[in-house]
Amino acid sequence: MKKLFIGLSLAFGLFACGDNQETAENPLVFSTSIDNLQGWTKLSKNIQSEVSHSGIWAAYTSKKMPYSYGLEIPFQLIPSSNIKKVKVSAWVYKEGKNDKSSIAVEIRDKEDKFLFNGYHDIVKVPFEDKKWTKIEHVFDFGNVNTSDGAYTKIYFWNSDADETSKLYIDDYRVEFLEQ
Ligand SMILES: [Ca+2]
Repeated sequence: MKKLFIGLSLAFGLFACGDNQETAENPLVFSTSIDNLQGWTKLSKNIQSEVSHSGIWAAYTSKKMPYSYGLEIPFQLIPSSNIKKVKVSAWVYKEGKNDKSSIAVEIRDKEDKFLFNGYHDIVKVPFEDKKWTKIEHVFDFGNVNTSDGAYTKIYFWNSDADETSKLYIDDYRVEFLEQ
């Protein structure tokens, strides 16, 4: 099975945190492979440095900032015309009640009409408060037509109305699959 991988850490664009091994070995080196920036969008600017799983920065969602950083990419930029699924993984950390956090995957056509609207409720996977936990979910697109200008948005969404609820997200990885 051929796998296609598009992944990078979240904060490259704003803070130039590195995406390579050299950065991890030498904290004085800040580098990024600019090629890989394509596609990551600021669905919101929820980045903070108080809690992180890797490096300094992690994203977060809350009542006031319900949408996380995400990947937004047209299918024509994904080097396969046969994408069937997407596997999304990340390390997450929660504070507060936090019973309405999810991974969201949208596919829309060139006129922004929904072709696919998938949610995965991440609190179905029990994880402890204030402890980093890796989550993963595969979304199956079924027979969605991803040609003719369709694009996808993949992000975390916190719809919890509780002011105390926060979900931190780090080391976010998106992998497109052909089967
Ligand atoms: Ca990080």
